Order: sequence, then C-alpha cells, then structure tokens
Amino acid sequence: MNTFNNLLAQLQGIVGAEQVLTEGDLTAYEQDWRKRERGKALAVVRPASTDEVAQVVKACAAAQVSLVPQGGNTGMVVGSIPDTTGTQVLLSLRRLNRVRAVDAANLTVTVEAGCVLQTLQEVCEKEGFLFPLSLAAEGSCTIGGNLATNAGGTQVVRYGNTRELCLSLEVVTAQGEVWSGLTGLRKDNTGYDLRHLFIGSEGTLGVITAATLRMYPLPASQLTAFAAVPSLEAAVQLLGLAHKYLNAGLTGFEVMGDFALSLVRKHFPQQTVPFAGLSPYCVVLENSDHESESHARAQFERLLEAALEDGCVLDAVVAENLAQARALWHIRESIPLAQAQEGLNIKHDISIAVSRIPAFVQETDALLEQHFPGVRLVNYGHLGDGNLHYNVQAPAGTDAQAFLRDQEGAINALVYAMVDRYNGSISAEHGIGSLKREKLAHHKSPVALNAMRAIKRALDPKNLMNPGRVLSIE
Ligand code: FAD
Ligand code: S2G
Ligand code: ZN
Repeated sequence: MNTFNNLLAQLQGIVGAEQVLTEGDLTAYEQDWRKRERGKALAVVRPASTDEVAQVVKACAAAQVSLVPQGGNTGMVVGSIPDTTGTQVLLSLRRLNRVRAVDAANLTVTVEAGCVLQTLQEVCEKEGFLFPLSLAAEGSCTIGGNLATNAGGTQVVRYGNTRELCLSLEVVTAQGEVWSGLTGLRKDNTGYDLRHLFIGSEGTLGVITAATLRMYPLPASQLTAFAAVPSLEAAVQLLGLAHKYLNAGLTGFEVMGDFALSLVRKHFPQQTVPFAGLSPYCVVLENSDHESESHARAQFERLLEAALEDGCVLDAVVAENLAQARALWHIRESIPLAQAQEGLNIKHDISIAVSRIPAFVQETDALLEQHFPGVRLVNYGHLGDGNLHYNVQAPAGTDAQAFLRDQEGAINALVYAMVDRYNGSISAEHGIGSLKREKLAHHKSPVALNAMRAIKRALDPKNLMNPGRVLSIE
C-alpha cells in the first residue's frame, strides 16, 4: 500500500492534487461506452503537458504500476478503461488538447492528443481547410484515441484511415522518454517509420501526445444523396457507378439495412428517414466537388440517372442545402445510438472485399437465422471501404442480457468463421482492446503474432503500457 501512497503523492506533485482523482463518481473514466464493462482505477491522472505525461510515466514505471491511456473513452473494444484490480493509473489525455500550429503552405496541422476530433475539424475549417476524419463519435473522441485505434469513419473511401492522415508523432515511450518526430515532412526515409508502430497500438507501446496531420483544401461543394436500393448487390453496383461518375469526388458511401433504419425511426421519431419499408437497404453517399455546386449537382444527376436506368436505385433524394445534408448524415450516425437505446447488442466490426460482401451477408444472415431464430440483424456501415457493422440484437421481447450471456460466444464464432472463409478481418476499424484479444490470437497468423510480441517486448519490456490489450505477453 505504501508504494501506492508514495506514487499518488508523486503524481499530485507532477500534475497538481486536483488532477489526481481517487474518489467520487469516476464512471466516465471507468465504464466503457457500450456500458458493458466497468473497471476500477488506482487513480485517474490528468496531465496538461507532454512533460507532465513523461514524468507521470516515469513515476509509474519506477513504481511498477501500469497505465491505461484514455482519450474520449468512446472505444468499442474495452481498451480504454482500467481493469478491475484497482492497481492501474488511468491516464486521461483530455487536458492535453491544444492545436499547436496550422501550416497552410505545408497543408498540415499539429495538434495535441486530447483535442476532440470535432474541435480540430472546426479549427481547420475556420482556416479554410478540411480535416477529413469523420465518425459518429467525433463530438467526444480525441485525436490521440483516433491515432491509437487507427480510426476509420465515413470518409475512408476517399481519404483513408487515421494512419494515412498522420505525417508525424510526438510520443512518450514506456520509459517516460519523449520522442518528438513532429516534422510534418511527407518524405523522410531515415530508418524504420516508427509512427506506424504507434498508430493502431491502442496504448500498448507508448502514449501519443501530439501529431502533425494532413489537411486538405475545402471543397467548393459537398452534396449528399440518400438512395433506396433493392439489394446489397445493387448497393455494390451503385458504388461502382459512383466511382465512375464521381471519381475522387466520392467522399462517403454508407449502407444501412432497413431494420437498422427502423431503429432510428423508432427511437428518434423526430428524424425523417426517407423511403420507409421501400427497400431492404438504403445508401447515403457524398460528392465533394472542387468546381461548384452546380457542377456537383450535374454530376450527381448523371450518376443517379445511370443508376435508375441500371435498376440499382429505386428512388433517391439529393439534399437541397447543408441542413438537409446534415439531416441525412444524422440518420446514418444515429444508428449506433438507436441500437444502444434498443438494448444491449453484439457488435461485429468486420471488413470483407467489397465484391464479396453481398455473398457474405446472404450466407451469414441465413446461418444466424437458422441457428438463432428471431435474432434481429442490424447491418450497416462503411460499404465504400468494405467495412460492415454487422451487429446482432436479441430477438424482440427477450432478455437481452440473458441472450448475450448465453449466445454471444456462439454468434461471434459463427460470424468470425464466415469472415475467415471470406478472407476478411475480424476488426476493421475499432481495434482489439481486451475484448478481441483471444480472437486475435485465434485468427492472426502465428508469424504475425510473434512479430507483434517481439515489438511489444522491445518497446515495453515491463509490460506496463495498457497490459492485456491487443496481446498478452505474460
Ligand atoms: P479511447 O476510447 O479513450 O481509447 C481508445 C484506445 O486508444 C484505448 O486502447 C486507449 O488506451 C488508446 N489511447 C487513447 N488515447 C491515447 C493516446 N493519447 N496515446 C496512446 N493510446 C491512447 N471508430 C471508428 O474507427 N470508426 C467509426 O465510424 C466509429 N464510430 C463510432 C460511433 C460511436 C457512436 C462510438 C461511441 C464509437 C465509434 N467508434 C468508431 C469507436 C471510437 O470512437 C474510436 O475507436 C475512436 O478512435 C476512439 O477515440 P477515443 O479518444 O474515444 O479513445
Ligand atoms: C459506426 C459504431 C460502432 C457500432 O457508427 O460507424 O463504428 O457498431 C460504428 O455501434
Ligand atoms: Zn464505423
């Protein structure tokens, strides 16, 4: 107990007593967003500078106390909350949140890890630029969490994941040293590209404290369309036409199953969801044009005419203005929230080659309905980049808690076996955390796992950085 008391005194000396939380309601830090897991921290520590982070890491390393870095705590794989032992320091980066520099000529922005994604989007827009990472959690997730999970979101089809948006990092290593690589260079072939080790490492290799990220010129016009499509095959066909007619202008392509949309209608009746019951799937797609709104509109009209002719679109609306566009996107972004309101659900964040998605869904839907009669399939997500949120809700009128307790393992096993059969990934964008650690060990090649363990042992030999997340190396 003495070690802990000495450490807490040290931590208070580093960040200030009011930034070391050991009592009161710590739910926001200790419970995961899905409300399915809860941990207990030795303390929540909230540094406000890279130097304070380095000193906190050093103090914890000296005391052999492990750390869990946390940004907005919107992660989906139980990677950002402490375990239940009450012996871990929860390191909240939320106070380390400044935008350090916008470099217009270099088209880069340097920002600290705790900056909320939406704040960064707004700062860049004010400067006349686009920071194109966009996801439904953008109001609370942070840049550090986005980098640590290599977040995807709704614009990956055009701009890639967070990884592609990051040019350089500042990191506090597991030993409490500061690696400051914030060059903002697009070319730098001087040895191993270390940033790519830390991006997607989920807090298990070091603490990301800042990053230099790409910005893009703001498009002249961003138009949104919402289309009813007769099948998933038709949605894939529409995606092909969108690539052909919009090319680099295609900046978003999301598919939504009718049941997923029915949950939005049920839980958010104030939203007007078009084409109720008209088709099994709808698509929301975005055209970002650098010429003008009229040019963007003409392009969309040509695309939708061709799609109607091909029969892959039954009906479509194109937003007349920004408010309508936002309302259409809000429908898509409300699906995870509507799911949460409907009750506990089983999430599968999977990726399959786009061409094979219809066959995967047809086969897996049939197997799930055969083996788990009455399950409700909430299928939606980033079809543009092959990432589906293939979620399963308990049968209507049943005890969701009991259903998950009794069936989640078997449902996961069935879905992931089908993902393997279709050469897909069991985690497209949310990462592994502790939730999928055993599944990773089962689905990833031993050669890959050994290489990952070697990296973990090299960078965090004491296994104090978010232990038990992604890999177990005891
Ligand atoms: P946290 O949840 O706080 O942490 C996530 C992981 O990163 C943990 O392992 C944590 O230890 C680590 N970490 C956090 N900060 C740091 C740091 N500074 N240094 C090192 N490690 C760190 N994800 C997507 O990819 N695409 C989506 O479309 C998407 N949609 C979502 C919609 C909703 C409604 C919700 C609730 C979540 C969604 N997510 C999505 C998941 C989540 O928002 C992302 O994983 C996001 O990147 C997490 O950011 P965060 O700041 O909340 O990180
Ligand atoms: C999204 C949210 C996670 C889920 O909204 O794109 O990443 O499955 C998802 O609820
Ligand atoms: Zn997603």
